[in-house]
Amino acid sequence: MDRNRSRSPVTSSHRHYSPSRREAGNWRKNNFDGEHLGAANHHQYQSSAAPEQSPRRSQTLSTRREVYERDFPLYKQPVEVGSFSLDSQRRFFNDSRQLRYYVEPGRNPNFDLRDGYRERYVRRDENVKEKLDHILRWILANRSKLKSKLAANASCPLDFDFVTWRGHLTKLLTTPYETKEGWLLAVTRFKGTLYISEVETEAARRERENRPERNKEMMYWGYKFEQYMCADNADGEPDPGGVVNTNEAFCTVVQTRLTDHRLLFSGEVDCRDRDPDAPAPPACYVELKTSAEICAPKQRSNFHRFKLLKWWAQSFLPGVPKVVAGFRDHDGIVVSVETFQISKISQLIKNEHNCWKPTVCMNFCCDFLSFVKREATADNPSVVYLFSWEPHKDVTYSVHRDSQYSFLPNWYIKEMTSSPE
Ligand code: 0WD
Ligand code: CA
Repeated sequence: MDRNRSRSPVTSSHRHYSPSRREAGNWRKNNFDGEHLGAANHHQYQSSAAPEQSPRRSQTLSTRREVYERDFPLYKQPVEVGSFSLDSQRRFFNDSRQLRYYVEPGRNPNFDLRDGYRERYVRRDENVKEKLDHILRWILANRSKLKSKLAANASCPLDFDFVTWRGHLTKLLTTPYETKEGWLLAVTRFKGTLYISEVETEAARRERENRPERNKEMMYWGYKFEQYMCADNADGEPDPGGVVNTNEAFCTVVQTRLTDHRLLFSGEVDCRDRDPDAPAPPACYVELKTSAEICAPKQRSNFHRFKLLKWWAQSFLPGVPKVVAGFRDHDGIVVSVETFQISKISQLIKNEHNCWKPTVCMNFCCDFLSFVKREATADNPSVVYLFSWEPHKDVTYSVHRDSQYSFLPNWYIKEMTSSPE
């Protein structure tokens, strides 16, 4: 049965959640350089319900930027609670065997990102949908150290409101500024915790299946850059002659809090500082990126408006402090390498007219999570609330029971239902 109760707008009014005001000790203070703090909270609340009724809440959520221009919400410094690795065959290991070490490049890198594309490239099978499986495996393997403080309470075994991939949260952060790609997020409430797992949209699937050859090759360039910049050991050297295998991954698992939302999420980390005295994870991690070299003012503006938004959102979430970018020419030759401190990005974009704002990203994410908490009430592993968004529209959702969207595997449900260890 796939009961699809569509929740399209039932009223033109929206109740916009307002998170608690910024609290003392907000991690953000140390991670932004002088971003404007003075904006007033914009609470919008209009009720279309009859006066004698309790105010009706909208079953949609606005993504308009203006709605989210208020004080930066509390975002606690993310703490690494563990990590895991996926090997060349995508097998899970509850350790950091795939962690690589950042090697500072020379003055004139001249890396050829096209090298090895035909002969030394093993690509992950994108038709295999892993959903949250690796994170769930990690949770089971680390259950004792995650044990809920709410006693040995079988009805609430995890101390988190949300479990998801970092990449899904990145999509939420950038939503108020996204004009091209929509998303679908499946949500299941199970023993009090909300699990969020992305569903590929039809448009994304079509795009993936019709990817032009040039784009396929350019996707390889990012991974090839990692190979030029990373060593397998702290005192090793990169091996540009090796195979690039995108099955391999090292993932950090962090916990943090966004206002009253306790989050547990995992994200893939490219490498770490090789200095043994470097700060503890996630502060020692480095994100690697490639981007087209900037030759004209218009290109610089686009880089600030679009690329830096995505780079900032992705690394800010897990507390990765820097991005090392390789700028490449049309032929895939890296012509320069530049480091961006995540905490300085909001300053860098200041002069860009009508640019994105970190506070809008974080407030939207926070309000979306409140919306999910409020609407996804059935605590049942076979029920999925499918949240859906298309650019220039509001977020809506539909409810599905025992459908193609169910994503919590039986081995996880069984293990979490059995008496606490
Ligand atoms: O099947 C999917 N569509 C997804 C797969 C969606 C989200 C995640 N994943 C998998 C990834 O394969 C990876 O193992 O989850 C893990 C990483 O999750 P994340 O860190 O939450 O994902 P995200 O922040 O979007 O991407 C981080 C990195 C990427 O680095 P860049 O610099 O390109 O942003 O993970 C890699 C990639 O290196 N990555 C992928 N690698 C292979 N296939 C994919 C993918 N579909 N997505 C991300
Ligand atoms: Ca990367």
